[in-house]
Amino acid sequence: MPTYSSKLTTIERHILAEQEQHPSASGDLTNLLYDIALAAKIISREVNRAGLADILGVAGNTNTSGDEVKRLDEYADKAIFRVMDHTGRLCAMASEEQEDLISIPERFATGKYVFLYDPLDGSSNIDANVSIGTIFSIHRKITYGARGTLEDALQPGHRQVAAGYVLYGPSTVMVYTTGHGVHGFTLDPTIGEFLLSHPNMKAPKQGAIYSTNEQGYWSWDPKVRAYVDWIKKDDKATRRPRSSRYIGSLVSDFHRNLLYGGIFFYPATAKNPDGKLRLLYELAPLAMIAEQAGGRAVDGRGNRILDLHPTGLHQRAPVFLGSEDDVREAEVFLRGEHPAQKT
Ligand code: P6P
Repeated sequence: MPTYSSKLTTIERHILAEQEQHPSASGDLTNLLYDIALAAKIISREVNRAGLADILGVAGNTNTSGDEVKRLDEYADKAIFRVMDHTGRLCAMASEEQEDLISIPERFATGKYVFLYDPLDGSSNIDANVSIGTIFSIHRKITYGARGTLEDALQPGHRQVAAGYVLYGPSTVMVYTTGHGVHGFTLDPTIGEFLLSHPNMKAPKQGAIYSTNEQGYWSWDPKVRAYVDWIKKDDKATRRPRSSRYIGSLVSDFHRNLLYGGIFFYPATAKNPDGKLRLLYELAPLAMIAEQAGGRAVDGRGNRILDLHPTGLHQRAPVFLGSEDDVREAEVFLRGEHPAQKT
């Protein structure tokens, strides 16, 4: 009888196996993660067809690709809502695309989880066929009553029950954590299954990549400038060589750094005094992933991202996240304590 070495694990089987480690689990979170995988397949199909929309013609789409991008954002937002709104697993949702908290329609039962998401981050890159992503964060309901409230959504990241992202690139990859490690799955579109491709992902302790938009350089805090000036100097006697890699699509930059090692940062700038990226549905989920993979995520103001208590659904925060040694190295500069800052 031949022995097969590679275990073929679908995301459904993996999530179920995780649930089995928690006998008291009701299965709601398991099913919620299935729902996300379904929404990811639906969005992946549409994103992969996007470039053909103008050629093939899409009902109602006769404008420039700018509208095509907006259409995709709205499509992804609606796809997630339609997969999630009637399952009875959620008490409320919040989306980057919607100003206010999204209630579960009265005709549907509600559940004990809050689902926060950026349906299609980086979508302005779609015209250039650059990878883009969905980011999600799941909290447990903390208020009484069936329907979720803003208080249920505005929880610090360390209370997340699960978090993850989907990267629509050369292949579609879904990465998630429920607090027991980080696991990545690659979609085989021919069978419509996410197959385990990155079990128990660990961020390299340090990397050779730094990712930031250096256009903001002159409006950064001088301590951030000192950090970048220092890592850019080619002096192998005193520092590790670094390369700049910046796609401008958060999930792409984050995923590459998670695999290869490195640091992503979006500091406060004159244009974005609190940074550009959103705390609730971008930074908190990626910070949970980073920490679960052995990395680190801070706001550059002395706080872990996961300890920040949000006061608004679309609140922004500065961020330094990725390999632990790289983030800690940046923090030394942000505290003004590096010898290079003494001259
Ligand atoms: P900038 C995309 O618009 C996005 O929200 C993230 O995906 C990305 O990391 C960031 O903005 C890029 O911002 O200012 O460099 O264009």
